[in-house]
Amino acid sequence: MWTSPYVLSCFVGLTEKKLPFDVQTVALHSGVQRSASYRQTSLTARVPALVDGDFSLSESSAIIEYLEDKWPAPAHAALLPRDLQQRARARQIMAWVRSDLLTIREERSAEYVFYPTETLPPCAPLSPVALKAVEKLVGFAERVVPADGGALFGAWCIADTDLAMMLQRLVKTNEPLPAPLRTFADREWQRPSVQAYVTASRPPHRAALT
Ligand SMILES: N[C@@H](CCC(=O)N[C@@H](CS)C(=O)NCC(=O)O)C(=O)O
Repeated sequence: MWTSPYVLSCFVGLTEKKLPFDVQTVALHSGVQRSASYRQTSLTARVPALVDGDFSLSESSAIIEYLEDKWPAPAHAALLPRDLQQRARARQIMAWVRSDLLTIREERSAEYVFYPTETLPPCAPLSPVALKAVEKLVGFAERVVPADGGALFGAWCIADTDLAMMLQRLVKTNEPLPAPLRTFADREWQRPSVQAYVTASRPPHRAALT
């Protein structure tokens, strides 16, 4: 359904590096990811999995690092900042959005980011636990996003896309955000590599089929 934030990250990484690649979709709702053949490709039985010749790799952050190591700047676009400490901060942001904020991910599904909201069942109000997570996200983002809503480290890196994805869960479900964060989330969303994923052809959402 092209709604995975982890696939988004890898798709954007490949696109930014201008690497030729094909996407093979995996019908997660039918459990194909648990088949023996898919497990040959993905040790974790999850998407995304990158196949590069006879090597395959899952875990989106490992895939990003692999792309960055195998096709480095300046011959290819950089996915991570060059400066050591900014690079470490970018990795911190990437790790944090993947490992924390579970209730935001649960209550503001990525499907709301990639399907028109009006085609999906309305969202319930955020639970008290999710509101706490939103407070944590906003507090964190306000400390790393510049006041003008520009890129985290001056020039784009993949952590911009990852953080914008998390903020878009709130934007698309009409949750209020401080202006610089809204500007950041919207600006990052317009990036052509991100739009290539956002505008990919999707099957009708399951909710529209019932
Ligand atoms: N930590 C993994 C998370 C990957 C993940 O959770 N993928 C989901 C789709 S968004 C998946 O494959 N779900 C199917 C399943 O777990 O059976 C990453 O960063 O790649």
